[in-house]
Amino acid sequence: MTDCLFCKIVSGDVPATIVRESAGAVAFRDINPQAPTHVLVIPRDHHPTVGELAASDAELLAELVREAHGVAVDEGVAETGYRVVFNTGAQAGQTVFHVHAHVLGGRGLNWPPG
Ligand code: IU
Repeated sequence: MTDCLFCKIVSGDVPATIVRESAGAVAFRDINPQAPTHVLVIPRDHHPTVGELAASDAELLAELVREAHGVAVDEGVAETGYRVVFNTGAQAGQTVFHVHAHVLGGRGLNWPPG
């Protein structure tokens, strides 16, 4: 999609600090990190939400989760603990409607979330 910020990160038209790439996914550092590790994992193809992606391409969703775990390993937080979050819909705080997994770690994370 031409007006999608994350599509422009995938195409290289908008800069981002990319930390990991796979055939179907790109992982880059969040510009407003909420934890020492805060990386977003997105599909190269445009899908608006995790629900739509699950329905249309379950293997690509599995790739996102594999890559999220790979980020946690690369960042050294896989053993201590990390969180993978798909904010879905406005009330849940989704602001960018190109599905993305937040990978958060490197500090204690509260539950329930805010
Ligand atoms: P959300 O779940 O849709 O709220 O997450 C969007 C995230 O995208 C949020 O954490 C932003 O800080 C992040 N982000 C970014 O990393 N780079 C950008 O250019 C923009 C948002 I706009």
